[in-house]
Amino acid sequence: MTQHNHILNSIQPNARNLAVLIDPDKMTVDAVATFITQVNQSYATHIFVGGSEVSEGLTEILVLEIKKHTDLPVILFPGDVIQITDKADGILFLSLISGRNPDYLIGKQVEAVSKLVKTNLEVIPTGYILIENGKETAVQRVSETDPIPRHALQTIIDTAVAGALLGMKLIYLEAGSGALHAIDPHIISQVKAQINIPLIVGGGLRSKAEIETAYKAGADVVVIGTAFENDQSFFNALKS
Ligand code: 1GP
Repeated sequence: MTQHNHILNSIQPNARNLAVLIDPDKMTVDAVATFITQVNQSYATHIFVGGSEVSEGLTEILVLEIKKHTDLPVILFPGDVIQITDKADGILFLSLISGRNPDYLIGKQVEAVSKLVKTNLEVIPTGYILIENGKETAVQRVSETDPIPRHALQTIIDTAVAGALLGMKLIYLEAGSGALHAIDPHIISQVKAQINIPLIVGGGLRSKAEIETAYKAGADVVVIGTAFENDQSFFNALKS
């Protein structure tokens, strides 16, 4: 298994790293070229591909099409083992450390190994922390785990620190796709103050102001999916 560290090193600390999330379940191959043209004109630094419920084979087709149109690193953000494809550059090797479902803590990861060893993907161990956002999200439903309540700040911090101490290379604070409430800036800044690995923040961010607030609070990477799916003109607000 390859550990290149190219992608990990491409995350510039204290910079505006922007990951555009493409869910293969919500994007057709025909729509990719136009969408990626917009991505290329924005300050996006990374493309994440993945979703909670994606049919087998779809991810690879989409990744191949995306890579025809951009040089940005394409990183798998898989909801399941079947989304692994060696056509991407890297993979967030997620462990859902906010939950207590062994399948999503270690089971799926063990299942993934026979696929990963045959790829050249950069494997990035990522502590994935789901935080309650005001409504049930797909991650919660599929993983059958409870998110950490928003007010349980110390539990959120301790979970992130535990992930870092376990050797994870990234911490991802997730409110869930289409979240009602994005991650509170206070949570971002408190977690950021306690870890010395890059912090990814996503879920429910819909405006330039909300994105800026997340960066200012300490997010090293902000992930946007739904806002671009709903309105591609949003890319105009994020020109490079
Ligand atoms: C979801 O964090 C990502 O996993 C992005 O969320 O779709 O709400 O932007 P949105």
